[in-house]
Amino acid sequence: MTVQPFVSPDLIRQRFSKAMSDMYREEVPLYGALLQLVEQTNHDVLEREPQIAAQLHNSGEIERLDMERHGAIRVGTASELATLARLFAVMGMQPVGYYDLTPAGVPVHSTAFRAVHEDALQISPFRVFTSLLRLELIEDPELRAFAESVLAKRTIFTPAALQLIERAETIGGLNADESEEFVLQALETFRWHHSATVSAAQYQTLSAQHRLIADVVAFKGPHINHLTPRTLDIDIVQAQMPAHGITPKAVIEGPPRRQCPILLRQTSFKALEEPIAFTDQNQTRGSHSARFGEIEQRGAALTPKGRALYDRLLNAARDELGDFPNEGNAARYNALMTQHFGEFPDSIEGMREQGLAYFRYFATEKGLAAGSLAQTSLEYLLRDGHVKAEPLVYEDFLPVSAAGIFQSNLGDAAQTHYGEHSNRQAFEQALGRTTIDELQLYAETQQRSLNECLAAISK
Ligand code: OOG
Ligand code: NI
Repeated sequence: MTVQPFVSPDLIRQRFSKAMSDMYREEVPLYGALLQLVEQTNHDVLEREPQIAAQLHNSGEIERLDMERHGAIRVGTASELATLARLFAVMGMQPVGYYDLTPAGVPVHSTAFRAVHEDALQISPFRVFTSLLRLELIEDPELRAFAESVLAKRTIFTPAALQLIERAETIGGLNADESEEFVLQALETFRWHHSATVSAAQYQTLSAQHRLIADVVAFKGPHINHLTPRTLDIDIVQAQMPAHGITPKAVIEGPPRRQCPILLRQTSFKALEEPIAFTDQNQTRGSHSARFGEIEQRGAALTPKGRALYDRLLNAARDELGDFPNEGNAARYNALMTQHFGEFPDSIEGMREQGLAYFRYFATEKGLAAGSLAQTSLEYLLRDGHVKAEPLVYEDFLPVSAAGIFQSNLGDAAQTHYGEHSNRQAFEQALGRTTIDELQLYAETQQRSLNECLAAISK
């Protein structure tokens, strides 16, 4: 009997990401339209801006651009979250970052499951923004008990998925047949269900408390609620969406448009009303909206200093606006953002000199030809063109932006104010492990690239 070798978790993730995209495209036709629009825009940008094309070639990002997408799900219990962490681990995805969305009126806290090493990200940068509902924020004890009892009855994983997770943990991986089966079984957790697990009246009660609570509690599983492609120019896509029958939210979340993109800019279009059968109905008479569309543009990962500057400028612009950004104040919000962000250096050199962003370092042809440069300082190597710095791409999310995306898809009912705040410890206890500090990951990647680059030119 021949023993099949293990398939790398990175390849399992790559296949899973593709399978998820195929499923979503079939279920939500607008997602297909969005993918086409993004693809066309990226193609145009690469043709029009050779500098961007060169930069993406240099960093290797060009190869992952078309594969790049993130999704989001919301779960209801600690045990669901903990098992999800184990499921994602089979695909080489770890929980990175902690996002508390309660200050923005959304009763969840979240993490992003993703690959953590630059080589693994290169094979598949697939990420899943994963939120845990904070049932303790439901004030009505009866309703909270009801929600808990409904959640206690469901199992969001197939028996085969659970078996394969256990097998991977016990023997250290999955072979080709098992991996294929794992992808199919894991996908079931994220599928949309046309029937609810509660009656129409119970759904109304949950929804009246918060639409998000109904979305998590009333269904068999944590349906994937969006899948987001990465564009090279979000303003163009935003402007063209209406012509493709898609209505975007009023403002783009994140930093304003810049020469040197930083962090993450995002926009979305509203969730669709979809027919649902409640338990007291034998046909699909009700409806629920959860699934929406989103696009993102990624820029440089910022250091703690850069992030502090970003947060300060964002808060200053929002304070001056005096309200959540909306259709009525969108133009003023954009103007305020541009004005305040004038303070943030908008060049690679400026951001590097002030220590605002993380970089990857590459030996240039000139540097390689010169050789024996190990003793020269980095500043001289950069100045003389022996080494080139490219911003490290931001792989994570932004809490204020995420809250804006949630809000725009949930409607006004979501503008609740919660007294209780951040509870990372409780989240990690539910997760069954700590979350990884994203800043540490960027610092490590930067250091590895610097080491490799210096080794290459010291030969
Ligand atoms: C997640 C919303 C946040 C993002 O990209 O920041 C988000 C959700 O609605 O479950 O998608
Ligand atoms: Ni998203």
